[in-house]
Amino acid sequence: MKKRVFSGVQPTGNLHIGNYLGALKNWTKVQYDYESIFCIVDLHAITVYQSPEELKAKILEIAALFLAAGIDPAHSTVMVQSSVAGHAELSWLLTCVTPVGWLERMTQYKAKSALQETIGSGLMQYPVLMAADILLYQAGVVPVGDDQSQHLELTRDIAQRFNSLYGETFVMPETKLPTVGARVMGLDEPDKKMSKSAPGSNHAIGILDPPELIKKKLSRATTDSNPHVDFDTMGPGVQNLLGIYQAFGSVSEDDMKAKFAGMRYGDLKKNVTEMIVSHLEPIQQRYREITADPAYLLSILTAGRDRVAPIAESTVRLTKQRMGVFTS
Ligand code: AQP
Repeated sequence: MKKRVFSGVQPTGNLHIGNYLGALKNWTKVQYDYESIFCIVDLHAITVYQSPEELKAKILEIAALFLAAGIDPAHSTVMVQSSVAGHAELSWLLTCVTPVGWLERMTQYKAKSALQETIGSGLMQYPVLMAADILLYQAGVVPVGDDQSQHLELTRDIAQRFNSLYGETFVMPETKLPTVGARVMGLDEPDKKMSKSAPGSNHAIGILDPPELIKKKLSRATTDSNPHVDFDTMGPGVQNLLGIYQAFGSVSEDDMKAKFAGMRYGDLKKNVTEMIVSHLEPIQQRYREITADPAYLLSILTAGRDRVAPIAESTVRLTKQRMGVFTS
């Protein structure tokens, strides 16, 4: 039997090339090797306040982007987290076996809670909900960007703790990072990962950004004081631009060196712009076609929910039985 893959994206902000290279592109590559489930994780999004109207629209936008990026709904499941009750239900059952200290150690929690005046308990429980998403489908493989590695480790810790307390129940998921593009950095601050919620207008390149805007953002990207590319002394900004080129083009290390060593930064940026635009333009075209037919999109999400709901129900039932809580 094929292993199962699960991964998700929050319907918040504008999806950027970090999300694409760290997650979506990898999904399209691995989808046929596994039984694949790709999820719009709206219950994660509400761990910080979202405008209800914007959230509703964002869910459909992200679903369309999954398909436009190359997720094949005839083979892979595309679904919305809140449409399957098991995510929230399993999350509570797993909360009861998760020590608070494990959650307080999460770097994403520390970073995000520092930005909030009042820290919602949902923000702290975020990694338990993520563990529930994965364990609910007994997923063996989780393709994510590097920023999610710590949450995946926690998922395995929670699964192990549950299995040792109540008996073998959950499949142990493995983290699958892309070989390049696992951590795309901000164009303006190359020491920070590219993030949807970062404030700067030159921080991230959106998957839906038009070519002119991509060109403008790249022309302003931080480099360093060298006049041209020097692979021995380059700073993180130049390294990031080269990494983006390499990840989009699937270019080898040797070919990168042969092409870019000694190149002036203006020409480097021109090459990176062309590479990004040539990849994003067809995705943007498909996105326009898909969003022109909202009924089609909704039918994919409904079919996705119906396909995976029985798996979720069976895991929740087993988990409840193991714990001794009531099952009818
Ligand atoms: N900079 C990145 N490089 C590579 N992969 C990344 N991912 C996110 N940023 C990068 C991967 O994208 C997937 C979906 O991410 P998410 O929407 O669930 O949440 P996130 O990781 O919190 O995304 P952002 O962009 O940083 O949003 P905010 O600013 O809201 O926190 C995941 O697989 C993630 O690894």
